[in-house]
Amino acid sequence: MSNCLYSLPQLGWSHFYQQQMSLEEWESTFPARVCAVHRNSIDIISEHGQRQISLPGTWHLRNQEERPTIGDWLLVDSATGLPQSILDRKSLFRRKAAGIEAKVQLIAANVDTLFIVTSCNRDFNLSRLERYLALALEAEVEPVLVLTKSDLTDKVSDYFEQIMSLNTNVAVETVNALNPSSAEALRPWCSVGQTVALIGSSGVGKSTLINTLCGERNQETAEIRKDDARGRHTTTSRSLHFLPGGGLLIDNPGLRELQLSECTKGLSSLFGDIEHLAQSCRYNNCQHQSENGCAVKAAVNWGDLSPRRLTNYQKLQAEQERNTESIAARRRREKNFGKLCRSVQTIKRKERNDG
Ligand SMILES: Nc1nc2c(ncn2[C@@H]2O[C@H](COP(=O)(O)OP(=O)(O)OP(=O)(O)O)[C@@H](O)[C@H]2O)c(=O)[nH]1
Ligand SMILES: [Mg+2]
Ligand SMILES: [Zn+2]
Repeated sequence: MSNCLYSLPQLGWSHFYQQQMSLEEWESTFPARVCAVHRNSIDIISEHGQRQISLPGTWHLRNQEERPTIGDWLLVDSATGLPQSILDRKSLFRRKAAGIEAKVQLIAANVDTLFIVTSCNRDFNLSRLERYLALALEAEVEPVLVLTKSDLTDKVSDYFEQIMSLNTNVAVETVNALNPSSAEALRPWCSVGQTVALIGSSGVGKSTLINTLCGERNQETAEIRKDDARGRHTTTSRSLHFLPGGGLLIDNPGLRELQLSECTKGLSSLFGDIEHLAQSCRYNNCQHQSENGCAVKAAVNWGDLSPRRLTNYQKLQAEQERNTESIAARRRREKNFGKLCRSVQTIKRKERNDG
């Protein structure tokens, strides 16, 4: 949150959004970026400053993906102050919402870089990092693996080596998030107008990093639990922060789980080596379990492919297929229900007019 005035480029505006606006829209509306989302309202920031606005009633009936999320660009009506439309997104992070309901939850939009934050302690987990990487690759956003708490271990190189086994040439930075000169390593991704989202489990130091990079203690932080090194879910809502030298950072609450959905492209990109091997399996529909002539299993047996990677690939693939299907089924049900409501309204209206 800020009282300063920022120009559109400082807020992350670019040609991609500009070309979506007609001349008439420039005259009657202005672009504003969503910097916080509340239950019935949102905070927006534009060249005119920051303010809270309500969402038009009908927007609450929209499905999740058509509602504003943090990082979105809106066109706001200059006369009424109400949002008129959401501009097409350059990128979008979404997951299956936690719980049993087949619902999508948006994490952030129009992000340029994703800092996948984990720490050099018990939080570190390669299979979880692969989840986050698939999310970034699906959204075509550059991922950076940020390993915090490098000051609390003498085994940084061990963590680094494990990351090298991920078979990806993603950037990796190890930092002490409490130390400004150490956090400087992340500055190249934070230039003017660049939007960076931070995700990771609770307690890994996302808010600490934001405070250090901003040079101000804007975000609450809290010590992790001593017994299991888990965080205390200190941050409870998403928020956008401005860096003094330009750049925008999105803080997120620690994720308890990240269930993938609609992530085929991301998984194919992350596990390209396995999909390439699968083309040499004897059977087209090979499940890489115990089939004869399975090139993927052969690579595992020769030590060329880690069994953990294969298991995680199969798990994530099955999970995203299941979630994508159940979310699509829910969308179909909602669409049919919407149609039913509209036809009931039409019949009632006709009855009233006839009567
Ligand atoms: N020594 C050290 N402590 C750190 C580092 N990064 C974070 N911490 C500490 O770890 C604890 C948790 O940090 P937070 O910034 O609250 O973690 P978070 O990821 O924002 O957690 P949630 O908001 O719960 O998702 C705090 O006590 C921080 O001071 C680091 O690099 N080194
Ligand atoms: Mg936090
Ligand atoms: Zn196979």
